Parts: sequence; structure tokens; C-alpha cells
Amino acid sequence: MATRNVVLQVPETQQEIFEFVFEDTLLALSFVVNIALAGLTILFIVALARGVTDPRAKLIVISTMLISVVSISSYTGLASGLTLSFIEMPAGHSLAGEEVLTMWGRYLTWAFSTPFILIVLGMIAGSNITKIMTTVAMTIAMCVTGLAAALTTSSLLMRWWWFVLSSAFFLVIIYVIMVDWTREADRTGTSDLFTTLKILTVVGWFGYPILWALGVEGFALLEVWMTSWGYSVLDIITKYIVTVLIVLYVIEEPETITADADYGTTLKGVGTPA
Ligand code: RET
Repeated sequence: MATRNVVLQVPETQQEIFEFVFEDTLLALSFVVNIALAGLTILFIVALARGVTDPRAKLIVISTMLISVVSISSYTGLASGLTLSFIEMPAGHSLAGEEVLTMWGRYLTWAFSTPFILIVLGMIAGSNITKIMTTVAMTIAMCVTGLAAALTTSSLLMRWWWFVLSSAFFLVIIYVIMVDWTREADRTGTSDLFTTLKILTVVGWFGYPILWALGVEGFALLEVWMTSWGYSVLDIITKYIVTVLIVLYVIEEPETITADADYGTTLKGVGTPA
């Protein structure tokens, strides 16, 4: 049965929330499928990238693995009922006064997973530590303000103000990927891989705020299970598919990725030293 946005009997304890999740097959599956895919992705990396010796390539591989490690924990938090709650929407919201299911654990754990995605993308582009750390700071700010948007119940205006703040951080990240890293990847010689990753990342990442706005957090046009599946599908694209492409590339074309014993984020002779 599909989750309705409003429930008659609000589950209160963690166990009641856990049972609520597993009574709704579609909602539960949106979590379980991701736990399985994150696990498979980790096994895939371990199996294929065991022989990688170059320190820079290793750093890229480990960072991709950490994306899935965070993901398993994140989805376990959701599936166990720990990181989702029923919260009352403020006046003016289309579900004002109703208790709706908020999967706040997603926004929280993105603050730990998205930095690894950006570290990997920046390293593949051959960027420097300043730009990579800027995007890392921006993504943490984006996720924390997104969490605030989802949890604010005092006023509808404040919810959307958080959303605007979060979007501002988001646009800085998009700018760095589209402008700086695209240029740097050209110079580094990784633009074939980078262009594919850029399209998957930029298109995929735009899906998240759109879902937020269409789902129960925003205009409540979508059911909870639809929003949850939406995020889960976006996660599959922006995490596991991106990871597999990167790992295959690192294994097949190590010479463009490696920088001998250079641990830095700038390839030898390319770009500004970190
Ligand atoms: C929110 C709502 C507020 C406005 C914006 C958002 C953007 C979220 C994004 C999330 C990306 C998550 C990924 C997770 C992978 O583990 C917080 C939905 C702009 C872009 C890639």
C-alpha cells in the first residue's frame, strides 16, 4: 500500500515508525534496494581496484568507496526508523497542521557523502585543494541548510528561506564544476571521463531540490513513497553509476589519473600547485 502523506494514527515511538516503514512495501524497498546497491558497489571496488598502487589513484578509489560506506549507514538509519520523523507542517503549507513523514536523515547524511563525490570529481579534473575544499564546504552548508529547511516548523516562509540559502550554496558548486573543473579537465587530459561525470552529476544534483519542492517538504504534490524513490533513483545515478565509471577508468587508464608519488590534488605540471 502506498504511503499517504497524512496518516490517521501518527506513529510516535521509533518502533512504531519502523513498523510503519515496513508496512509500506514501496517505501521500505526504496531504502533496502539502496543498502544492497551500496554493498555491491563496495564489493565491486574491492574486487577491481585491489591492485591499484599509485597513491593518487588509491585516494580516488578510497574516496569513491567512502561514498557507498556513508550510503549504507544513511539508508540503515532510514530503514530502522532512526532518522525519520513525523513533523507538523506550519500554517500556509498545503498540509498545514498535519503530521507528515520527513526523511531528515537523508539531508544529514548527504553532508558526509557529497564531499567525497566532489573530492573525486575535483581530483579527476586535476583541480587544486582550494577549489576542492571550497566545494566541500559549500556542499556541507547546502545539506545542513537543507536539513534546516525540512525541520523548520515555525513558519512556511522560514522553510523556503532555508531552501533559498541552500540553493545559493548549490549554485556555487555547479559553477565550479561547469566552469573551473571543465577547463581544468581539458588541460589535464581527463575531459572524456569528466564530461560524462559532469552531465550525470549536474543533471542528477538538480533533481534533488526539484524533488524537495514537489514532495511533502515543499508543495506536497508527490506522495512520500514517490519522493523517497525519487531520491533513491537519483542516489543510484549520482553515487553508484558515477563510482563504477570512475573505478573502471582508473583501472583502464591509470596513466591519466596517476601522478607518480605526488599525493597532491594537482597533476604534475598542470594547474596551480596546492
Ligand atoms: C536540498 C533542499 C534545499 C535546496 C537544495 C537541495 C539540494 C540537494 C542536493 C543533494 C545532493 C545529494 C547527493 C547525495 C548523494 O549521496 C537539500 C534538497 C539545493 C543537490 C548527490
